[in-house]
Order: sequence, then C-alpha cells, then structure tokens
Amino acid sequence: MAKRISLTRYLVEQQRVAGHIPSELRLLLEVVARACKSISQAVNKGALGGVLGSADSENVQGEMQKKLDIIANEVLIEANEWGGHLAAMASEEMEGIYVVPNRYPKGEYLLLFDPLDGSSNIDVNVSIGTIFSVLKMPEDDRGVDEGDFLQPGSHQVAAGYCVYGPQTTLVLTVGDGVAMFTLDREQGSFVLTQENVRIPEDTKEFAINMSNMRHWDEPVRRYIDECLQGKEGPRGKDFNMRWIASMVADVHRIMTRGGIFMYPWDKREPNKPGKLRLLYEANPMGWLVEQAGGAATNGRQRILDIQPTQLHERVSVILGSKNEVERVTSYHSTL
Ligand code: AHM
Ligand code: MG
Repeated sequence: MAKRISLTRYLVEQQRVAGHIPSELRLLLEVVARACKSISQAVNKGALGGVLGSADSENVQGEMQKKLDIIANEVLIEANEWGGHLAAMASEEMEGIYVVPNRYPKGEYLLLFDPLDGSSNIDVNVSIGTIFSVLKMPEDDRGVDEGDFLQPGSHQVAAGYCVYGPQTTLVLTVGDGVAMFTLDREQGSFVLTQENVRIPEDTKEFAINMSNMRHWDEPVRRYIDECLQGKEGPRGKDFNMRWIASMVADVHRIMTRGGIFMYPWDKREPNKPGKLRLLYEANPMGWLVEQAGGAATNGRQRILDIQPTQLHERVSVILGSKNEVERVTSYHSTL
C-alpha cells in the first residue's frame, strides 16, 4: 500500500530533514490548516448551518460582506492568536492590522489572508477558498505596526491557499516547490496527494472576465484578440476559455493543467491599479505559481518585486503558464 503522508509529517520532514522551516513556522502552518478545516466544515454545511447570505455590512474595500466572509475571518484569527507564533495578522475583511493581544506570547511572524476568496460564489455552491501569506517581522523591530506588513512578495516565507470545492485541497509552498494536500474527512487530516507541482509552460486556455473587454488596455485586448482568432490567427491554435470568478479555483486549475489568469487594470476605475489585492491575493498566488515553474507579473513588472505602500493595495494580475505570461508582458512594453 502506498505510504500516506499527512501534512504534519510533511512539515516535520521539511523542518527536520530538509531544514527549510523553523518549528515556529511549522506550528503556524498547522494552525492555518486546522482553521481551513473548520472553514471547510462551515462551507459544507451551507444553508443547513445558517451561514449563507449577506451579513449586512461592508468591508474596507466597500464590498458587501457575506456571513461566511466574517465567519472565516474569525476562525482564522481565533485559531492563530494564542499559539505564540505570530506578532500580528492582516485580512481583506479588516481595515487595520490585528495585533496579537498582550495576554498571549508574541512570535516573529506576520500572517496575511483573504479568509474567503470568491465571495460572489458562496451562495451559489461554486468553489471558493482561503488564500494566505506569511512574512517575518523586520529585524530589530520594537513593536509591530502596519508598516511591517509592507514587504515585497519576494520576502514571503510561506504561502498557500485552500480551495473548498468537490474536494478540499490545501496547496502550499515554503520555497521548495509546491505540494498539494487533500482533506480526508473521515480521518480529519490533510494528506499529501501531489509533490513538485509543475505548470506547463505553454497553454491553450485563458481565464479573464470577458464582460470587461471594452474597458481593457491595448496589450490585453491584443493578446485575447489573438487567442480568439484561433487556428486562423497569428497563434495558429484554438484557445479555450474558463472563468470561475474565484481566483483560488482559477489558479487551482492552472496549477493542475496550466493556463493563464488575468485580472488586469481597466478603464472602469482608472485610478485603481486593478481589482485584486497585492498582499494577500497576488503575492501568495504569484509565489506559488513561480514555485511551480510559472510566472506572475502586473504587465510591466514581476508581482513579487513590487514594493507595497498600502495594506489593501490593489494590483493588475497576469499569472500562469510561463510563455503566455511573458507574451502578455512583452505586449505591454511594445505598445
Ligand atoms: P473577493 O476577494 O471579494 O472574493 O474578490 C476577488 C475575486 C476573485 O476571486 C475573482 O478572480 C474576481 O474577484 C472575480 O471578479 P469579477 O466578479 O469581476 O469577475
Ligand atoms: Mg479575494
């Protein structure tokens, strides 16, 4: 029988054998995974748990919050605040940072998350997920503040997402490639189901919200227009399109079979660099994609090299199969 490797064992081996992660980081990742299991349960119960529908409140981005957005946020905070591994947390659903209360010991890590990505899909039973990123406190820092979170994505020490779909799958990197774990509900544990995830360099599948086409910038228009021309066009092949409206689910498909995902800047709100958030959406996804051999840019620059200036900063996102991302990025410099 094939050996079953639990997330716990995988992390212990990363710590002990591979020397990639300190024990505090291992603890942190186990706690995040445990929180994801609770969120998965709540998502699964749906209407039976009374968790569907709107919460009648707005988050800092002016978006209506769903009950499950708030529940997922609370689950992550409560699970992580007391373990002694964190200094503070930041979330899409909270305006400011959440500093670990003084009654608990403080650690050297910072945890950032989008507790439940793909909010518009919650009530319609389509895949949603949790995205997270882990940074270290800058050295010699005396007290934690928002500025400590403003580090480029290249400083991340761990990143991952958990997709709540037909299966609950946790996808993780600590800088040594990407591993996938599937939740075994009977055992209550995440089991390693794929190591060394690789995104094919080429693809015939793109993901973008086509309803925004008239608002796009010229380079994105050119790229999609060439894809749509199929075999008869300059690309000489037919393309397929997918758009789930949950970044986690779209990225998971790309991790599994390749593709390109774009949520570019557009003219609807010209002063916003994009819709997605840099620190807890684009950075963790960008690093995971790079660790799997793909690429992630904002059209002009590698996402992980962007120096953030605000906690909830937005960014234009182009990520996935390397050759396609490089093509779209090159269109930005030639047009
Ligand atoms: P959310 O974090 O509020 O759920 O918003 C992010 C989501 C992404 O998961 C998804 O790619 C995008 O918004 C979908 O946007 P749209 O509805 O404009 O297609
Ligand atoms: Mg989101």
